[in-house]
Amino acid sequence: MKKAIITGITGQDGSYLAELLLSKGYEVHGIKRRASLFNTDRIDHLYQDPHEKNRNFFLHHGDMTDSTNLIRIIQQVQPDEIYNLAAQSHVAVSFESPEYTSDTDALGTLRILEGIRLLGLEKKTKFYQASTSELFGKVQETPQTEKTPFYPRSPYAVAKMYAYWITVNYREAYGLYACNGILFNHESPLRGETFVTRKITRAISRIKLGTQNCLYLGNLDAKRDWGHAKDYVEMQWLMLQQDEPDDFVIATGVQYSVRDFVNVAANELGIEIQWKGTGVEEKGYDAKTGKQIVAVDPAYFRPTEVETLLGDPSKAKQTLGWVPKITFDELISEMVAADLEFAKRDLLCKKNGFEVIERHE
Ligand code: NDP
Ligand code: GDR
Repeated sequence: MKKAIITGITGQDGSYLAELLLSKGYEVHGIKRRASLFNTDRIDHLYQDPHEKNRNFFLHHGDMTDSTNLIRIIQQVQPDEIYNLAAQSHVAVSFESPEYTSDTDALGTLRILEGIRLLGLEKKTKFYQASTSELFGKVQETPQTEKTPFYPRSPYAVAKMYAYWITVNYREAYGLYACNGILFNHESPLRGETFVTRKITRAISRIKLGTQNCLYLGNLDAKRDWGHAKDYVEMQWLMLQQDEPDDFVIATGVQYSVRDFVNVAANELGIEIQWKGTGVEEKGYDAKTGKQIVAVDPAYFRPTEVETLLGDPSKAKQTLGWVPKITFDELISEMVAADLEFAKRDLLCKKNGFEVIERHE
């Protein structure tokens, strides 16, 4: 039985990857940081009671900022594969907490790689690094490939650039099987509520049921290449099953704007949006009721923005035989359906006298 460690197991990708590895017969060890609440909603369906015999799913307390703890877990598990998904992953938040983001996302990656080396596991343990299309930042060519130069535009992206290169360096210096997956945005019903896609599907569902009045957004013109997280974790696994380690762009090759995303999500619920005004004055109205349901709030603008990203996944298609299966429309449909269920639950609470907070983050 192969053993894998997943850092960031409580996150969106951690959950889908754990499911995938368990379905392939792996023993999965997730690293979870201590929180004042359980914070295991995304992996509760995989939970196994510590008293059970023959378990294949384990959680360890750990933190990317704590080397000794990471090394101890690697030593104890002796993994065949490590998937380093843990990160302060929110670009806007990285402008508010740049030092913490660097410690976790950049040095955290080094700590794991050093752990593998110090424990003499260079020939046993394969390493996957969650690299990102944010590395391309202010894009130098379109579409972006593995050869496109990097131009990071946030503390998050700069930290991830260190992580990218330290992964390449340990591969070249110590012969580690270490890979970077340069993943473009990928979403799902498990996406964090403050990333733009989930913020939109959640808000539109609540607006439909009357538990929210307005969706406040930042840059409506930002363009992204959005895929489904379930598709993308399969590639993370595939990258560690090859003869030689390498780096791959993972994307759909199709691009939409934030405004497009809002339109498709609203259409899913039978809402047609009429857009009026430009820039910070742009507003979206429900064509049927005339009610304003979308507004621009400059608080969501970033000090330096990544305006456009579009990936070319040809290398992954050729080498890994990987193709994304879930389309943009199917992704949004699944996200809206899931958020509509949450909105129905909120409505029920509201009707029974419980407070339902309209959060804007
Ligand atoms: P999430 O934000 O959903 O999950 C991040 C995970 O990292 C959570 O489990 C979080 O724990 C954990 N984490 C954060 N800080 C620490 C820390 N100091 N120590 C230990 N664990 C920590 O991200 P995704 O699942 O969406 O993304 C996975 C990885 O892929 C990230 O590295 C991200 O930067 C990268 N990526 C994501 C893309 C995307 O579109 N989703 C695209 C390209 C790259 P907690 O639950 O406690 O917060
Ligand atoms: P991103 O994702 O920054 O690409 O990083 P996010 O969904 O946060 O933003 C995408 C684009 O939408 C614009 N935008 C808004 N974004 C948020 N969060 N909230 C808003 O209200 C809003 N309005 C407009 C943003 O300015 C941006 O242009 C994600 C993360 O998962 C990273 O960890 C990962 O590396 C990259 O994707 C690839």
